[in-house]
Amino acid sequence: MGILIISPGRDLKRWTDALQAEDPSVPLLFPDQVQNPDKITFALAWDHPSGIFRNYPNLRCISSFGAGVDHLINDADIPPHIRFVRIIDPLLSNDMFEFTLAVVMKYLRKLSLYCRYQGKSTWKKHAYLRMADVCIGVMGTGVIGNHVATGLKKAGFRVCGWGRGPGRKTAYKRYHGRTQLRDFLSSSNILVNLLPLTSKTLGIINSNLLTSLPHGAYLVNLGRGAHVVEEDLIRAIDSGHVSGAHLDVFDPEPLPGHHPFWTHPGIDISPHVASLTDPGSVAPQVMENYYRNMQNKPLMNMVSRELEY
Ligand code: OXD
Repeated sequence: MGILIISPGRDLKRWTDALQAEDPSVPLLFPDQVQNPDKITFALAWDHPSGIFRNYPNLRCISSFGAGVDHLINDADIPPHIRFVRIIDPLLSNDMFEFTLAVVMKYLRKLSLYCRYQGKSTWKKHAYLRMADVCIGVMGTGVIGNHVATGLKKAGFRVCGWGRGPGRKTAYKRYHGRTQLRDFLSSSNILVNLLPLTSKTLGIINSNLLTSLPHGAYLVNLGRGAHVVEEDLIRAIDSGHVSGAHLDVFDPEPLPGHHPFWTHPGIDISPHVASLTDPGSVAPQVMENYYRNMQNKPLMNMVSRELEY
C-alpha cells in the first residue's frame, strides 16, 4: 500500500508535498522506510539503483518521474509483467518548446559568440540569420516533438518533422521511417533531436546522419546523450560541415569535468534543463495511475515495452 519513491540525489520535498496535497491518505515511502516490501505495488522512479525492484515481489507498475523511460527499459532486472507509465504533461511539452525557441534564436543571432566576446571586452559585429533563412527539422514527433514542431511553425519558422511511422496529419511536413530520413535531414538547417532513447535510436546522431545535413547545419540535442556519437559530432563541427551544437543531455550525466564538449568553441552546454517535470502539474496523473493500478484498471500514458517508449 502506498507509493514507493526512488530518485537518488533529487530533492523530493516538492514531489511529496504535491502528492500529499493530491491525496493525503496515500502513504509515500522511501526504500529505507518500507517495512513490508510485499505490500508495494506501485513505484515512482528515476535513475534507480539497478536491481532495486527485485526487493518488491508484488510490484505491478512503475511510473517514470518524466517523459523518458529509458532508465526503466534498460534495467533487465525488472520482470516483463511490470507495467511502465510515463509523464505526459502540457507544461512539460510547452517548456520544451520555449527552450527550443530560445536556443534557435540564440543560434540565429549569434548570442553565444557575443557572450564569449564580452569575456574578452571585444566589440565586433557579425551578420546574422533570420527566421526565414532556415528550416528546422524536429526529429521525434511524439507528444513533445509534435508540440515543439507545431509551436515553431506557428512562430513563423519553416519546419519539418521525422518520426517512426506515418502518424497523424500535422501542420508541418512530416517524414517517416528510415527511407525518408535522408530527405528530412537534407531539409534541416537546424536539427532538433527529441527522439526517445531506444535500441533503434542509440547512436543515431553519427557521422552518417551528420553528413546528410546541409552544410553549416546546427544541432540541438534535447533527447538523450546516448543518441550522439560524440567523436563523430566533434569531427563534423571541426570540419565545418556542422556549424555547432547546443547539447542539453549527456551520457553520463553530469558531464565529466574533463570532457572535450566543455571547452569546444562550437558547443554550448546546458545541464539537462530544457524541460523539468513540475510536481504540482503531474501529481494528479501519478495519483490516478496509483488508484488504477490498485483497481487493476487500464493505466494512463502506458509505455510499450516492445517499442521501448
Ligand atoms: C524526461 C527528462 O524524460 O527530463 O522527462 O529527460
